[in-house]
Amino acid sequence: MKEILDFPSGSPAKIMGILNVTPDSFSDGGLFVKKEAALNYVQKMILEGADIIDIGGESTRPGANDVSVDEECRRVIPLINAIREISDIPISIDTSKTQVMQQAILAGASMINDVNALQADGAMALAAELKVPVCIMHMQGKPRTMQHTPSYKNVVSEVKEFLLQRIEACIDAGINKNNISIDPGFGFGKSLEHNLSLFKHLNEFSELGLPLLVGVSRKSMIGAVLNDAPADQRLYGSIALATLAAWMDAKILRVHDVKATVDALKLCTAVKNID
Ligand code: 7PM
Repeated sequence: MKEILDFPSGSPAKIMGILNVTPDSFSDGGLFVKKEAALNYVQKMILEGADIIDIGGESTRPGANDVSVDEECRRVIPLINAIREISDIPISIDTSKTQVMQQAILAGASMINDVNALQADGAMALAAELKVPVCIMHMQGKPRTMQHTPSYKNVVSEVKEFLLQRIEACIDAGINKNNISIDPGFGFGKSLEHNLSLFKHLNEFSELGLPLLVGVSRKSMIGAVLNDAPADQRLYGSIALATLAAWMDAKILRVHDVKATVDALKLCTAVKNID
């Protein structure tokens, strides 16, 4: 089987297509997930060239409130089962909750994407036991309040140091180094200047020796630079940053707009691989 975190030299970055299953997407407002619509959307992302589908049922947006384990499972587990019936595409579960990770992997997800870097009780041990690939992300603070007063002396070195410590903790907990990917966490407890500085220095994260995942698609840092463009006007900005990230050796691009990103990435890879 092809491994999710396997990147032979010269191979393009992988595209992780985002499937948000929260009250404002593929849901009637909380209780009922519109499974058919969500499945069609997944099918579309697969046809457009997604390599991984990232399913999240916990809104991690700035200011978001907590969701219970039961509610989060109700949102994502039936969908994981349904995707498994139509495709063997790798599925990552975007969650910070140990029980959701466990249920999702049991249902057929094959990767854990945790914006909280496996810091919940039992999360690291579970990932070690299940032997699945993980993405550990940096966040300053907690989702509800993280954008209030982000503060760093040096954002690049502090984010790097945090990731280094979490990598060591993962390895100590028995997670295979080949199963770890890292993410600086754009927008998670960072001002516009912090986000831009992290992006400019993305190359430096290669020093950690693990595949880098970048998630900037439609994020507010793009809106801010584009004179407060709303989320539905951030496509071109998202493509620009996805291309720059791939140029700077990011290995996984977490995106909403799969087709546009795949095309941009093809050009990026063609230029990268020429002598
Ligand atoms: C609403 C607002 C819903 C913002 C979701 C979000 C990342 C992630 C997210 C990321 C990794 C979004 C965020 N962002 N996982 N999950 N890296 N690894 O903009 O940057 O998609 S949720």
